[in-house]
Amino acid sequence: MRIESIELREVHMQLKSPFETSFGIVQDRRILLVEVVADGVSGWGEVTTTETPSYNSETTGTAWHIISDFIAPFVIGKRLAKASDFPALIKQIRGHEMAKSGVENALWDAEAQLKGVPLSKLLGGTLDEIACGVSLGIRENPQALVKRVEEELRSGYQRIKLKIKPGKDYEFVAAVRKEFPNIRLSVDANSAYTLADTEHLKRFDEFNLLMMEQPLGWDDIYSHSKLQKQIRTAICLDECIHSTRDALTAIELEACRIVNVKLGRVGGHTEARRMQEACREREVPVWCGGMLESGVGRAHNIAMSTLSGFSLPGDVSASLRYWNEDIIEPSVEVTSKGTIRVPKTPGLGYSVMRDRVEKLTVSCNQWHAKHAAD
Ligand code: OSB
Ligand code: MG
Repeated sequence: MRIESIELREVHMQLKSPFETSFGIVQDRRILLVEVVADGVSGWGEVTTTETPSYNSETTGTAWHIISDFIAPFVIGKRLAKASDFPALIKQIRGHEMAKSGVENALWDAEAQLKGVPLSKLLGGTLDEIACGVSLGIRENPQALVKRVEEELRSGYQRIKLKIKPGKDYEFVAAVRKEFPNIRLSVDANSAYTLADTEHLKRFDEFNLLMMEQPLGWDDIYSHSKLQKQIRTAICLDECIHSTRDALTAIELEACRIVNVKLGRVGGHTEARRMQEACREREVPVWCGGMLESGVGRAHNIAMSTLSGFSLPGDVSASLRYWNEDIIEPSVEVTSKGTIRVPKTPGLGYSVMRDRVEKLTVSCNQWHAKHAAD
């Protein structure tokens, strides 16, 4: 595959309603889309950064800088046997996994189309249908949260995850658990607590949660290993895990019993695939996390979730939960059993609505390879 052109664009999309986590509230999304043309075929990727450096250290702005000033100028015109060779090509660039992932994943889409296979199959996925859960933002009061949970369960979702933060945690989870004693329920703190909160976090054991996601420091595997020894609830790490090596460190230290895999956070499909395999070999369940993606990122998440290590429902849900109108056709839909049927057409299996993307674009950068034989 020769990388003939790269187009990077920033699109602005408004979520149907504000999404609150322990680190802030977002409604106006700034999303970067990457379109790569390789051997005449166009592939799409999404950069899953947040707008502020409060989930991890990247932002939509830093990803724009890293792709525009380092990744795109370096890889334009280069030849690759396959998309999985991309990480080695750019190994001189440290960190910035989300920026890298946007470009690498576009190449995976292109490669799948060139080979005439669905991306899920190129990755080695086996499922025809993936299990879906939802992530619910922090609400005003427990009653409002219970009402939301009820609606999502009625739609068929197989697992409910509640965002929590100090002061909006125990009572909220208690109200949901009381109303729905048997559902698969988890919580996500996005690094809002410290080891000094251990006694408080122990109280969540009574709720029989599937997991507690990232309670402690975003870069602190060690403290999670201390906490996991003191609570019964399984810890799942999200923010801490950027690579298979991080996942193995966490497993070895018994810092978690479950791993959240996000394509952007781990740097793309190549590393995500390696990570789910390493976890599967050690019988550590993984699931696909979400970053409030547009349809492009969502389609990549669906393809990744077909790999056999993904044994728990992911945060991959219907387009309509986020957007009045998505940028892909058809939009992502969830069955009444809380599953998504995996597309069977080559590449991502959804087509990007170019007119709509154009309307949402606020800035655009392009790179073109110089000569056919570069
Ligand atoms: O921690 O999983 C997270 C959204 C933004 C940043 C971090 C997280 C989330 C979510 C949303 O939980 C998941 C989704 O896309 O629905
Ligand atoms: Mg999380």
